[in-house]
Amino acid sequence: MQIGIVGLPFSGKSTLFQTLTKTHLDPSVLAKAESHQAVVKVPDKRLDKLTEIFKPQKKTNAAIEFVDVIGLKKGETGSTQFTNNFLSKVKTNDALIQVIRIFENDAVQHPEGNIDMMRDIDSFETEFIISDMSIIEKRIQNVKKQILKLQDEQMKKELILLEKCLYFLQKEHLLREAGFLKEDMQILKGYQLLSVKPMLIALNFDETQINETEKYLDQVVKNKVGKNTKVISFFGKIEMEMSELSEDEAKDFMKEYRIKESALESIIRGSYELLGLHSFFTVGEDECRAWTIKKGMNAQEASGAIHSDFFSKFIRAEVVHYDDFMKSGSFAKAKELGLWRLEGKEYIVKDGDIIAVRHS
Ligand SMILES: Nc1nc2c(ncn2[C@@H]2O[C@H](COP(=O)(O)OP(=O)(O)O)[C@@H](O)[C@H]2O)c(=O)[nH]1
Ligand SMILES: [Mg+2]
Repeated sequence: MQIGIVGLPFSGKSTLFQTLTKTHLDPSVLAKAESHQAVVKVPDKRLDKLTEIFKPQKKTNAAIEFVDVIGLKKGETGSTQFTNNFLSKVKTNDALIQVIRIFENDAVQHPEGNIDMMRDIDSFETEFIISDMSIIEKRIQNVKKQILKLQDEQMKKELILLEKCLYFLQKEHLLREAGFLKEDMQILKGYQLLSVKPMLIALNFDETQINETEKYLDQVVKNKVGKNTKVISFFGKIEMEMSELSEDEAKDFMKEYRIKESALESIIRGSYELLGLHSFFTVGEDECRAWTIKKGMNAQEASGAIHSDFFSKFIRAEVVHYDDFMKSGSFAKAKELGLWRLEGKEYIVKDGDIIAVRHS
C-alpha cells in the first residue's frame, strides 16, 4: 500500500513524512525538488505478543509506503497547478493525505499570506477537479474516435463511465464521492485522476493550539467529510521531535501535551478505515507476520495475499482468532475448546485471525 502526502508548500508535509518514517532528512535534501519515499512498519501490539510467544527468527509487520510528494507550482493566473512529476508520483498512490496548515509561524510564511483551513481544502479540491476534467475530456475525445473506427463494445461502456465522471466533475463533485463500482474503479485506475483517490485530510497544529483541535475538526467533518474522505489532526513539529525519543519517553511527552494518538497511529487507523483494510496473522518458528487485506476477503483470497500459489492450490485454512488464542494459551487448548477450526475457502477472514493455509 502506498500513500502520498500532498499539500501546499510549508504546510508540514516533509515534517509529517519524517515523523512517520522516523527519518531525518538533511535540509539540503529537503530543499531539492524531489519527492521522498519510505516504508513504515505498521505497529501492532498483537503481533508483538505473538512474537513473544513463538520466538520466531523473523517478525514481519504489515507495511505502508509513504511518499512526500512535491510538485505544486503557481500558474500564470496565480492558481496552483500540478507538475508532471506530481501527477506521475500520485498515480500509483492508493490514498492521499492532504496536509492543511493550521499552525502560525512567522518564520515561514503561508504561501497565501494567512491561515485559512477551508480555503486551502477548497482550493485543492478545485485543482483536483480541473485536473481530472482535462484528463477525462481528452480521453472522451479519444474514445469517441476509437468507437467510430472500431465499434468496440468495451469502449462504448468506457465512454458511458467517462461521461458520468465528467457530469460529476462539472457539478463540482469529487470523483471519490461518486461511489463507483469495483469494475468502474478498475478502469479509472488507468488514468492519472486525483479526485478519485480516498483522502485523509490531516490538520497540522502547533503545540499552543491543543485546545482548539476539536473546533477545526468539527468544521471539516460538517463540511467536507463524506464518502472516501476522513479528517485527523496532528502536531507536526513536536511529533517530529518526539519521534527521536524512546517509546517510554514519547509516551510521557504525549501525556504532557495531552496528545491522545500519535500521527502515525491516527494516520494508519484513518487509512485502514478509508481503504477498508484489516489484518490477519501467520505464526511459526521461522516467522510471525501481519498481513493486510481488504475487509470481506475470504480465506482463499487472503491466502492468495500470502502467495499467489496458495490461491490456486488452496484446500482449507486452519483458523483461530487472536483473542481466542490468547485466552486459551495454546493451539492445543484452543482446539480442545473448538476455537481453533478448519474453514473452507468461503470463510470471511476477520481482523485478528491467525491463519495457517493448507494447500496442495
Ligand atoms: N511552528 C510550527 N512550525 C511547523 C509545524 N510543522 C511544520 N513547521 C515548520 O514549517 C516549515 C515547513 O515545513 P515542511 O514540513 O518543510 O513543509 P512542506 O513544504 O509542506 O514540506 C518548517 O520550517 C517546519 O519546521 C508546526 O506544527 N508548528
Ligand atoms: Mg517539503
